[in-house]
Amino acid sequence: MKNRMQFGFWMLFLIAFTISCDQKDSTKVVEGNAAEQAYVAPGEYDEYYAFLSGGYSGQITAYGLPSGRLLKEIPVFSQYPENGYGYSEETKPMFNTSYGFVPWDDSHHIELSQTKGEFDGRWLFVNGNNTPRIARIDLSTFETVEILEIPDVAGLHCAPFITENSEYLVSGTRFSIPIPQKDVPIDTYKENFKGLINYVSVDPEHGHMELAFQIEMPGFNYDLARNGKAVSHGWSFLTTYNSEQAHSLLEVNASQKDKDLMAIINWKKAEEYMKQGKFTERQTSYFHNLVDESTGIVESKERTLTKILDPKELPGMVYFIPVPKSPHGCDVDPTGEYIVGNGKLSADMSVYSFSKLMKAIEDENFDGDIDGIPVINYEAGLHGIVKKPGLGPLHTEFDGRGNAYTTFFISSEVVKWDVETKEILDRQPTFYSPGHLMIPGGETRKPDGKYLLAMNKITKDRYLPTGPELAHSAQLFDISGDKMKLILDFPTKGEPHYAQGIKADKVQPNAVKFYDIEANEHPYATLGEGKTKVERDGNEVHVYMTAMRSHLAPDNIEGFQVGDKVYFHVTNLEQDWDVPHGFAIQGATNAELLVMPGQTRTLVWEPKKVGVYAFYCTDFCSALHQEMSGYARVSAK
Ligand code: CUK
Ligand code: CUA
Repeated sequence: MKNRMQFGFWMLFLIAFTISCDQKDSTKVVEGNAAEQAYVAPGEYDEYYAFLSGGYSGQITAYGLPSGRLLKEIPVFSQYPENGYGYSEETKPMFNTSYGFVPWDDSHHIELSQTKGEFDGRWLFVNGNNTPRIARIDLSTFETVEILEIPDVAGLHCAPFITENSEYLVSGTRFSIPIPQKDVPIDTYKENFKGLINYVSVDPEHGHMELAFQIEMPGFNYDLARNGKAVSHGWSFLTTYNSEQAHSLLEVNASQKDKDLMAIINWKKAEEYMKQGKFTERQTSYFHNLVDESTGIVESKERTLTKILDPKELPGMVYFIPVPKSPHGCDVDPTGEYIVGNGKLSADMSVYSFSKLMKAIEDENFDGDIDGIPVINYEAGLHGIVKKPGLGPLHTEFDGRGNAYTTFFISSEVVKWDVETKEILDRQPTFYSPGHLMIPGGETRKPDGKYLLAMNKITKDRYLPTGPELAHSAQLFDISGDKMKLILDFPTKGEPHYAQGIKADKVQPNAVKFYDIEANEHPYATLGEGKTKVERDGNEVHVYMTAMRSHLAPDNIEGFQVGDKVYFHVTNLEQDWDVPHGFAIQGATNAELLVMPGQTRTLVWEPKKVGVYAFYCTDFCSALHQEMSGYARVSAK
């Protein structure tokens, strides 16, 4: 007992010491019943799901809030050996692109599907920055079911921002490039490089994505966007940087001007122009990869045509307004009236008023144009300025009570301010240097203003050290009171750029527990142990295998030859929750399979040497799991 007390004392001392060494305002950091607030008892469920993007991991992680418990890593843009995603024959086509097989990307922005400006819990969309793509995750299975490539853009960072009935996912190119691609000197940027803003439509019943149209834009860097809601429904807002159109983004080149621009797009007008056929078509190439629900196999199709709208020719569709220096965030408040444009290098934050923007457009209160796109007078569209709120403002979300919360990267804090009066109400340090923050529903019409999650770029001393590479950190604040209160730190996977949170009861009732074996129309499914077989077709061998506690059938297979290409089609016959079976074979050069109940998954194996090779189930599925195995005999040709 005495030892425990001593230990406790030293821990407290150490924490206090570390905090006072490295952090400001440390005494305010963890206070009162913080532990209790973040505690979810064993066996209890969390109140919220939080979906965090993985940045360079290419994936998404699902956490429970307020506990910070990691529930699942959902593989999206990167192969995932843990469950065979991107290695199995069914899932490999998910990575088909016009550049070939690309099994990695950089995922930044998460968007939950919306109905009437609120999260509906059906799908989750996320962008791949590098080889421009948008993915859809089905929230009944937590699996990636669709990936659409976006053609003729470079760096799809500004994506995939959703409209309030999930009509469209809006995205903009991060890097302007020659369109179509061609071999030109880089210093011909101004004449040859262009940007595109893309509208992907979402089928309201099935969620399927289609590239509806692209708007040709001047060669800027499109950074972030949000769509209007309520009063501003039908409009999109995208911030840009490098309006200097420099081809080297060194500060002296790309950050000279006092102001960059926000693009304001009337997408209802764009729809009208589309209906009137006022688009041009361009030959291109991009891939659309979609899971067929009855077989579970990804069908991959190449598309070759895109429809382009040109704002020079089509008035009333696109406008610009200046935004102070190097804007990063662009966020619309729950009423749809206020749009926050954060200049990373600016000391203040500009808040725009949608009604003033509309008035300025009506009055043609313009300061000239850029490439035929009118530039609205800055003051005419301004609601007001938040004065000296902090250093390096990045992203803003809202609590539904008239307050906004902004992250400050340089001064490392979250600042709460009043949207109407622009008055600063509270500031709390974060550890350290936050990028995005997230309030469940914080970008919708109805935020759930109970918690705020800050995703920090620098971790340093927050956790036990793990060498030079550290997990990033997320910090949970209670924002239900006047002052924000830090209640939890937890490590994350990859670099979460953004997250969205949703009440668990909007997702949980739709959760699929297993796949119905009767509905399995996979062409190589084996719907019963009596139907297992091995079929040879030249060098190709198909093994129709079943998995059931606690054996794989067939379990002794002879007749393989060196040089064969063997397809193990494993059907998991279980019809129960939480009984996956795995499949691995010695020397397989790809990965393994993790097959969900009722599902069929295929692993290719190409034996190179004669011998007898063991295979086995990789998931501990029953008391006889270790027995769930077999042999494959390989003979000389
Ligand atoms: S970004 Cu990372 S902190 Cu990609 Cu939305 Cu701002
Ligand atoms: Cu099936 Cu272990």
